[in-house]
Amino acid sequence: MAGRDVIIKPGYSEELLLDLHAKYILKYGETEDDFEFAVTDFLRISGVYWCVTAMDIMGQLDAMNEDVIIKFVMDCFDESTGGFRPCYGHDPSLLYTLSAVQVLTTFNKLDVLDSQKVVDYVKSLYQSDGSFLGDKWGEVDTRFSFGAVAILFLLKQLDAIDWTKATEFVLKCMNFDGGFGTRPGSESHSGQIYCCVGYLTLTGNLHHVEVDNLSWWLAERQLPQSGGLNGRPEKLPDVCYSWWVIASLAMLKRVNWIDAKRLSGFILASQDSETGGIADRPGDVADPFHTLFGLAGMSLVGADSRLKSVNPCLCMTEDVLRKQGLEIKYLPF
Ligand code: GRG
Repeated sequence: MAGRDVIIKPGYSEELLLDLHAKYILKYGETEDDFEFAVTDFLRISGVYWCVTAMDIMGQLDAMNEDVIIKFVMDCFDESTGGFRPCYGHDPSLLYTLSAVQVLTTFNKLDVLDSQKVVDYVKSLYQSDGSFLGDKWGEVDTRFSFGAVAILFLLKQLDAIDWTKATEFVLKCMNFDGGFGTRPGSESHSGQIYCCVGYLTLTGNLHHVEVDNLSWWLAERQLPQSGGLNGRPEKLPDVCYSWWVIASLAMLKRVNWIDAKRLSGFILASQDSETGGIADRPGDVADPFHTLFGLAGMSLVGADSRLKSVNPCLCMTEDVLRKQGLEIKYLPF
């Protein structure tokens, strides 16, 4: 450890181990008795999205058992609310619903869904101050503003909500440093910035951000020794910020404000060269979440031509969005 950074030991694989990562993802779903699998059931449907999208980015979607996946996703649908649960026995939420819609979109299976019920679910979580709840328990967070707009965009139902107040709410979460937090007055965090920049992109409101101020804050997330990115000042680097930060910079057309070579070195050093998969940082245990966001970050910075292009707003391949006729309009800046 060096200050709030990590030291990368020499000897890591300088190649992206795609075959190994595909095997890791395929095996992940088969090891239901593992402790790790058992204690993450509250995330299961998002885990399916991470795995499916990671495989799609690697050009390996065909290796997945589509029927089993679609059945699992649809078993998570809660008829009474129109939302999706993470797995049987848990409550539905907006973010699990987004994951479900993303997986169904990727497999071109949205037709199995009663999409009006999903639209009504999203609308039921909208609050009079323009914020969105994540579920019936009442938490408010800009992640849910993003989730709401992303679901309706994928369902081609953006008109179901008047976004004026919702946009005002997101803009109230903008801070003096150009970043965004969970709620008005909350500290800027790269994950929330991704959500707010994504929300503003999808609703055609990205012109409200202070592009250079925000991009400067995002570029400062790259740490001097490891080349990895952190989520906010004084924090350790983590591979997942290779997505939240770079995707935000991509929507702001400023990816070249970070050193892509040093970032890809950090991601490569976080690979597990025995089991496959990517961890949060070098030497830690790999998991599907960091595997997806490591691969997606590598794709965004153009570090490996074998990876498919990823859409910076939705973290799905451009191939999928093109096939669905889903087009996102970015500002030229
Ligand atoms: C479609 C890609 C996609 C996402 C859906 C769920 C969601 C929308 C976005 C999540 C954005 C977010 C808040 C990401 C951050 C995740 C993370 C690693 C949080 C950890 O926070 P801390 O405070 O970590 O524990 P730090 O790194 O600040 O110490």
